Order: sequence, then structure tokens, then C-alpha cells
Amino acid sequence: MKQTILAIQSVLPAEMASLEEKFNVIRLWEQRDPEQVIQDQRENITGILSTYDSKGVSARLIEALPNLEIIAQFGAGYDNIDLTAAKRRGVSVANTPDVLTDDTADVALFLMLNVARRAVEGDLFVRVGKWQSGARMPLSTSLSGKTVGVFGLGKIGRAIARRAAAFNMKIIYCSRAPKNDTPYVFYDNITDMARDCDFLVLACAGGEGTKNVVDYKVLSALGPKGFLINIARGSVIKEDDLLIALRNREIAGAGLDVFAQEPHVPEEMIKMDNVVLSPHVGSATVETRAKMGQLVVQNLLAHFNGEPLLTPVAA
Ligand code: 8YV
Repeated sequence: MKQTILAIQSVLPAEMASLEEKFNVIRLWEQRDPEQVIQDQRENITGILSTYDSKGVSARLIEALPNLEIIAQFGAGYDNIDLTAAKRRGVSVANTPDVLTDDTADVALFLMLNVARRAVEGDLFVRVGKWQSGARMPLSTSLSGKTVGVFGLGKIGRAIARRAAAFNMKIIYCSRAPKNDTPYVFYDNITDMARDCDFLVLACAGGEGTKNVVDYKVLSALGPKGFLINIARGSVIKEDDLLIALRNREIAGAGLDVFAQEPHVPEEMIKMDNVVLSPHVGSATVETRAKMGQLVVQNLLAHFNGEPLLTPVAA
């Protein structure tokens, strides 16, 4: 008998098709009354396919599904899932790390290049004809020779560090504990690291442990020549403090792929010329989204075949 999977959001069509071949899939985003569908199917649902950009997998949802066995997250981060509730109910959780490491690290680099080298501004400068009419683009800032401070030296943080090293940058990092397999200098607190770097790059996990870590104090330490880059989670930054720092030019600029209340972006930020904005696209390539979808399907199949998950989230 096919298991029933509650898909909160869609994956790419090919992976959706392979999911639907093997499971009964409830396409929740297409339902007129999702709450009612969950209520009607509560006994049947044994798996959830979740994504970060959908509503979270709350304790309430987990408790409402008495036969739930697995939550397969389409993403590396899983701060949208109530892990405590999953653990309490003995529900397994899987995510999709590794396959998105390189693409997400690329986004950190493109944000650094964009904001420091004024790429978006330059594009507009040509499009509106300013260059053609003799105006001069303001000068930008070099990456080469500068210091990158990576907050969270996990897989993505390390991939960012490797790329930054290829740009002739010095790497320092801050994480819970020093890593003895890297040549980079360790900092045990983000404020000190912010003081010593030119680009503060956030690559940590989201959730309570990193909530509002980047506040006014950290931004002041980064200073008027420093850039803030965020490819982690919007929750890591106190967005109001960032707005103050950007407004008063207390930092040089920011490159942001993630925001506190996605897809909402503060109105004031949209008007700022010292910010490059990106709509949470770290993993958003055709290649990576396909690999993520395949991994989700493989994790669900492994679970229901009684095999170990390919990429389990530690309980
Ligand atoms: C999202 C991400 O999962 O992997 C993560 O943690 O933030 C992204 O890859 C993606 O936007 C799909 O929701």
C-alpha cells in the first residue's frame, strides 16, 4: 500500500512526478481549504515534505497527525520544523545538505562582489544612459587583500572561505568551537571578528541559537568600511539595527539573500543604495533544486523501506 505524503510545497516537476509515482501525495498548496484536508487525512498521513519558504512544521501540525513517521525537508536548514515536537513523537527528520553547498556559497560571493563593486548600480548606470552621456560611475571597493569573517564554518562557510581565498582574501572565522582542520584564525565572539574583518559573512544555521546575533553592537564593530553579507537566515540579524546602521552609513553596505519576514523586505531597505537585495536564492538553480528533490524522495523511500535515511537530521 502506498504511503500518504503531505507535500506542503512543490518540488520541481520531475521530482514531483517521481514522488507521485511512489506515494499518495496531497498537494497542500493547491487545496482550497488546507486545514480541512489535513483534518480529513490526518489518520492517513505518514510523511511530510516541507520547505523553508512554506509555513513551518509546527508542534500543532505534528501532534495533529497520529501516524506521522517522517518529515523530509527540501532544504539544508530546518529551523521551520519543531524538532522538539518531532522528537517527542518519535518522528524522523531528514534534510538536503551537501547538494546545495556550492550554489549557496556562490551567492555569498556574488553578493560580496555586487555590493562592493557596485555591480547592480553599474548595470543601472548603463541602462539609463548615464555612462553614454558622459557621467562617471563612483569608484567601488576591492575584495582582494581584504579580510572575510565567516560566521559559522560549516560546509557552506568553508565553501565560502575557499572561494574568498581564491579572490586573494584573508579568512577568519567565528564558530562555537575552533576547527583544528583549517588554517583560518578562530574568534570566539562575533563582535571581535566584526572589528577585524572587512566582510562579515553569515553562514550559520538559523533558529534560537543564532537569533539576533548581529545587532547594533556587532554592526558598529564592523564599522563604516565594513560590508555585511547574509546567506543564512534573516533571523540572525536584528533587522531594525541593520536599518539604522545602513541609514547612518555606520557600515558600508549589505548584501542580503535572506530576511526576517520573507518575502517581506522593509520598505526603507528597498530604497537604499548601499544594499544589494536577493530573493532567497542560495539553492535556486535548476541543477541543485533537482538534486534536492531527488534527495527528498530518496529519504522518504529509505524510511518506508526500513533503511537508514541518507541525510538524517540528528534528533
Ligand atoms: C530553501 C534554504 O530550502 O536550504 C536551505 O536551508 O534556505 C533554501 O535552500 C529553499 O528556498 C527551498 O525552500
